[in-house]
Amino acid sequence: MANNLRIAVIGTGRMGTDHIKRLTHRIAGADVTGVVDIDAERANTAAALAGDHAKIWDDPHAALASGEYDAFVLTTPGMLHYDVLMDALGKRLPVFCEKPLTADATTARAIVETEAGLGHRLIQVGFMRRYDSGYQRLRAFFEDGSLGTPLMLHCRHRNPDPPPNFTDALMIYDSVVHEIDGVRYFTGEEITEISVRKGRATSSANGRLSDPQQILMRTESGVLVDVEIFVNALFGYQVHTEAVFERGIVDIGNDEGAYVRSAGRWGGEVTPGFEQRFAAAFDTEFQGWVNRLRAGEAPDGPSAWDGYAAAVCCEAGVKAQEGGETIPIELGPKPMLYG
Ligand code: ISE
Repeated sequence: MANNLRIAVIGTGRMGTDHIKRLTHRIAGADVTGVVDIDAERANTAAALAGDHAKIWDDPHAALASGEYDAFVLTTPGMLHYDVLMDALGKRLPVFCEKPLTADATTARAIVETEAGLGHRLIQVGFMRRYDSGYQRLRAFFEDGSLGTPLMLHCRHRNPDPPPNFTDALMIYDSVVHEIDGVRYFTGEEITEISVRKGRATSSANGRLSDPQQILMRTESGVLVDVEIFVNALFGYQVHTEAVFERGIVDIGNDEGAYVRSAGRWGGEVTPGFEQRFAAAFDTEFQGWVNRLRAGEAPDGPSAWDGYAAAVCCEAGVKAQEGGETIPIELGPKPMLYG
């Protein structure tokens, strides 16, 4: 395709806005020519960010049916994804779907079955950490075996504060979903069980959340994973992973940037949020997606199967959160389309 990809962004909240800016200013070969939101004020602001040549819609299905777009970016809350994805699949339209794929494992499975029935991939799921240079460097050790067999992963995921109305369940569905995908990405294995430990809660969570929590997982070959999820960590944003191999330890996600000595102090700046921490990863992810679609190729990033596998783990994680026991994870058969 010689022309720029005409993209409509469905959902113009925090993530949608960030992607509109990215697609408009940093990604080559794409134009945001449509924005969809039921909130007219937000849609207008978003259209202005796209350079004011974006048509405004209040109904995603009308935008999908219009024939005016080559591809869609779906950034509404997860519980609104299913209907839009099903409609797009029915119309054979490509969608970049921010995580989560859908709100639960049953609907995620239905998406997988429907796409598999079409025989080619149309959906890419926004697990942007796979495009982070640290993530890619760590994965290389899993692939080349230079440090021997992987044994354990220790993950820390800290946010300054959570979105309004955040819940214990969202700590898994919205936050730990990234570690769940990360474990699958690093090890190339499925996760077989999950459990959750709650302990003393920070007073910053105001009694609304049991924060922080410890999520424990095991993969098919027995790699043990522990995740600290702490969404009221206050100090800033941090995603850190330490992998333990037979012959070495690999550490990623440490503080980066300028190390400054001034006014009797030394140090640097902590990234304030995921937009800054993963800015380069988001850009790489989107440029790759746009390039593939412009070349007439199917997306090759995280698939609907990856979104489904994460959904099953998240559902099990929430069950574990509620009941305190270890929940086994069973994904069922994998359609050929996903390798
Ligand atoms: C948010 O939705 C994200 O995807 C961020 O990467 C994650 O750090 C945060 O916890 C989520 O709420």
